[in-house]
Amino acid sequence: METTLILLKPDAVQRGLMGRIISRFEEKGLQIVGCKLMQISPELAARHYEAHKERPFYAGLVRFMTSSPVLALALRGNGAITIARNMMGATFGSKANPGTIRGDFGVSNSFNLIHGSDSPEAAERELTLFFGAGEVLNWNRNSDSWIYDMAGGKPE
Ligand code: 3AN
Repeated sequence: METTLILLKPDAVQRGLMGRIISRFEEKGLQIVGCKLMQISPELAARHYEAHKERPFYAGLVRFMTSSPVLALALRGNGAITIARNMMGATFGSKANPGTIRGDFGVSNSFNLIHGSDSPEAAERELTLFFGAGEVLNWNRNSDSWIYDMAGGKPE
């Protein structure tokens, strides 16, 4: 099972969209294994976005991400990283397809509601940035036996 880091960005929190976005992930079958409302420091934003340091939008992105609280989620599932990215849609709401989170809830070319790790390596790095020891829980979800076909001994 993969675990991915999702951030509901300041615009999602301020616009009261946290519940609706979380519901989409729950309804899909991804398991919430970590959840934390937090004010990101400039230092944490810089570490999270270090790959974009030289980009023209970097300063504005750090300002946006530190302007108001975010909700950090750790989501788990078979192929969770790709599933979550597909559910998020293209980077900005103006281009994202209807049916995706960004496509349904936003129009901006700057505020884009949500972040999701884009690879297993990024997920591992980002989860340790946002969650400390013991904050990501391994818990048995009773519905897993109906969400996945376990007949072969592994989730299908
Ligand atoms: P995604 O979040 O879809 O993986 P990336 O990896 O292209 O998008 O960009 C990383 C983050 O940088 C995005 N989440 C977005 O918030 C921000 N970003 C990318 N391009 C721009 C831009 N032109 N203006 C403002 N922010 C941007």
